[in-house]
Amino acid sequence: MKSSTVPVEPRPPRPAETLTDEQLAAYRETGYLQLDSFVSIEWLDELRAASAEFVERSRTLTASDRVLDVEPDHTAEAPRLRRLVSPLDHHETFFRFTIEGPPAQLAMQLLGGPVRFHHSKLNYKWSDGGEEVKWHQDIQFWPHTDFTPLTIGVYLSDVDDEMGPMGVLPGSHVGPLHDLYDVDGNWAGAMNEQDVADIDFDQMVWLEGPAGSVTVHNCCMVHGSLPNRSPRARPLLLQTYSAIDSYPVAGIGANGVTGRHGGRIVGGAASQMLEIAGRTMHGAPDWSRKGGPPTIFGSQQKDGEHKDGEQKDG
Ligand SMILES: O=C(O)CCC(=O)C(=O)O
Repeated sequence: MKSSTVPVEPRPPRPAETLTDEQLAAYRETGYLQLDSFVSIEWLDELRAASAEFVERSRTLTASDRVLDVEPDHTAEAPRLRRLVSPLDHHETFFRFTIEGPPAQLAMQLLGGPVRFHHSKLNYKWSDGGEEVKWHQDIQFWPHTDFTPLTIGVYLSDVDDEMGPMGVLPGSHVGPLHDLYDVDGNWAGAMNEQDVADIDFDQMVWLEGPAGSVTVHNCCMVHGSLPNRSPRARPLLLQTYSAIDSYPVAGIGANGVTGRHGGRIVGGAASQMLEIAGRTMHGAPDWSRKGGPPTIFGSQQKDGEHKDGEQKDG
């Protein structure tokens, strides 16, 4: 057998490194973390290969669809992607990375146990003018019953200051929650001019780093990024998790449209305990996926559990 035909054993990805107590404390205090070269080259190879498949797929598009958001001047010959929506719904590599890989492990460390996945996206910020992300906080887009949600980003390429790295304002996660509607009352998804004028940009931290570097920001962090002025794309894979006992509030923003795996528990099982306005309760099981008793009668009579007079209590 020629050596070129010998199957190559895949290299197992390295487990994510453990955060130190100092790093955990820094996240709590400042609302963000930056971890240089945190993701292994093995994972990066897989993620880049998966991403390249979507760049190829985008060549058949003349406008954005539900999976790929492309810039207006996108063409088959010169693709210009803005975003891959919910990558883990469309590729096994992204699923494994987000649900089992380094970001999931990191989220569990930061949140102190099993976590609830919310959503993910791959922001491409294409070369030579890839668009800015205006200053905003995330929590208004998808309010939860607490402020534990955090987003973990992974740069798939080296990112320098020309490329529109993400900027975060340390400490702003415990500051005011800004109104992201415009003066006419329309949803803008961005802070208004007055609030932006009040930002002390000298305090802004620009999260640059080599490929595989990780960013973490709390859901209340003021953040954004400038246009990409370089000839290189800036792919940033972002995934959001909350504490297991934090729940998205239905009926507001992106909650309910976060993809097939939104609400999935990572690393444990949900107790259905939750706290709202300082009061704790043990909520009913989640019937949204598997279905459940259709009525209170079904629950109380234990339909499907006790048949032929087996029921002994209640
Ligand atoms: O891609 C970026 O630079 C920031 C992304 C972000 O804040 C968002 O998509 O909500």
